[in-house]
Amino acid sequence: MTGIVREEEFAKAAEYLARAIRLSTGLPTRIEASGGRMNTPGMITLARQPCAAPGRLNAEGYVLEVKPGGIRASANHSAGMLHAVRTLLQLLPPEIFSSTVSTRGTWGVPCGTIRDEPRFRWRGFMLDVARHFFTPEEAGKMLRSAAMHKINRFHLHLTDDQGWRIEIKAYPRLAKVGAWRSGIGFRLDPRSSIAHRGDGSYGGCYSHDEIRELVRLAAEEHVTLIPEIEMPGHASAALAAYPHLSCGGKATEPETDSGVFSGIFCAGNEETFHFLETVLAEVMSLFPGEYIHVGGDEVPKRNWRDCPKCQARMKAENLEDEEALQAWFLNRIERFIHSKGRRMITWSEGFHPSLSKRTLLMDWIGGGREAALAGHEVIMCPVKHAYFDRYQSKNRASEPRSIGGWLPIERVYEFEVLPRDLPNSAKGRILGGQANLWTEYIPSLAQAEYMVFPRMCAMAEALWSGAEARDFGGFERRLQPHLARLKEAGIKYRAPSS
Ligand code: TNX
Repeated sequence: MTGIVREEEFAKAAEYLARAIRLSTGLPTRIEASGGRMNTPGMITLARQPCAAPGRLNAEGYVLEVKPGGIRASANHSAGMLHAVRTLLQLLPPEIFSSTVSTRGTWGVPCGTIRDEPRFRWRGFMLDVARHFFTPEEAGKMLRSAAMHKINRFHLHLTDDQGWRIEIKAYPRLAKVGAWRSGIGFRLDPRSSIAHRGDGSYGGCYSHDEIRELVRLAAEEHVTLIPEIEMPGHASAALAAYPHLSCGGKATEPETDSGVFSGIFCAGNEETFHFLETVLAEVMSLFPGEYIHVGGDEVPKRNWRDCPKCQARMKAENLEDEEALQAWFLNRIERFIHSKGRRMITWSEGFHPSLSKRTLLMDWIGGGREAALAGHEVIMCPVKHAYFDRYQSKNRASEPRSIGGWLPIERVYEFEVLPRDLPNSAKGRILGGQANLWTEYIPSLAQAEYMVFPRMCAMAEALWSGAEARDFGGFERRLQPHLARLKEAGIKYRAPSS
């Protein structure tokens, strides 16, 4: 293995591969432009798949051929080429994933040909950075670990009742007040996290530069970032910073425990919409991706019922009840987001038939089938298969305290993304699925990695391969050597046992 020959469009994939090789093997790895020579003995060649090739691959597909004379990867898009590179790394000894030079002498790859492409184009992972704060470096490490498993969407849950985590220049109190709660909360030991200030308050917030760095990292990994700004509910941290945006306008503080809280934006106050549109515009100026998630889940309507401004709004807009007011609210936000050329995503409860067909549904407690039938695109993340905050063992005493439930790796692996009995005509609107990590009881990256790995490996396969290609026994066997890769990558996974 002396070097990489690549066509121009695969410069990024070549750089990615060379960096991994240099870092762990210490071998100087040169990159050459192809100049038309695409079969150089002893080299790793990254080539375009001939356009006329039979059985053209999708944009994320690739062919990897390993022969005694050399290695050749072909794809018709840089996303596919990066997957080829990731697979090649997986075929090398596990030390290739280390970020320090290994003492290993030889670096062999078994011969063979792999032709591969994903079944679903949305293979996501959500990290809740609101309940507990993860530094930009920690979030970046999680993104890279997910991308290693060919996860291509990274959803950042940036705001919630317990904290606001993105600097908004137009509203500085979000970072100053909304990002900090009185203590770690959730009845956790303060020593379980490092995100404290001298006065014992807990929190943190990403600056614009830190977000830009995450955006750069995501681009390098060919991963789309999805920012989520929660509305109209899960807004207690925002309202602590700007109380006049709540019904009643009373001063409050970010929450310090789990639950569904009454802190929701006032739907009768025009300033709410000025605020949210300004925030969203700033978020869109930082995140280049197509999708903007606005939450929409778990909105207790009591405050709206008691609020003269919300009631006046309902009357003026001829809205029958508070549910209709929520639909009106999200319709208005949707128009703003779509006018900027982006697409809105909501959770199950935020979904309403009056929303535009450009809006996507993220199904955690239902609605995916109906939305797909009605013409919306859908991402599936049912609690039963995709909630990585659940216990991994029935023997809770042996596990770190979790939110509850039980999600063994087998159940993640069995995840069948397509809702049952969905007519063929609507299947294409199910874009894929994702795993969600809510972090109420997860105050550190080490614990987050423990909850995510190796369940993420099972999720990655469930989203990539068709049901007929999956077999849990085979997965378990392949997982053993894969754990060595996780270890080399410095990921603190949970050793599968009971
Ligand atoms: C429900 S999933 C929530 C979150 C919680 C999670 C805990 C969703 C849209 N909302 O606010 O953190 O359950 O599992």
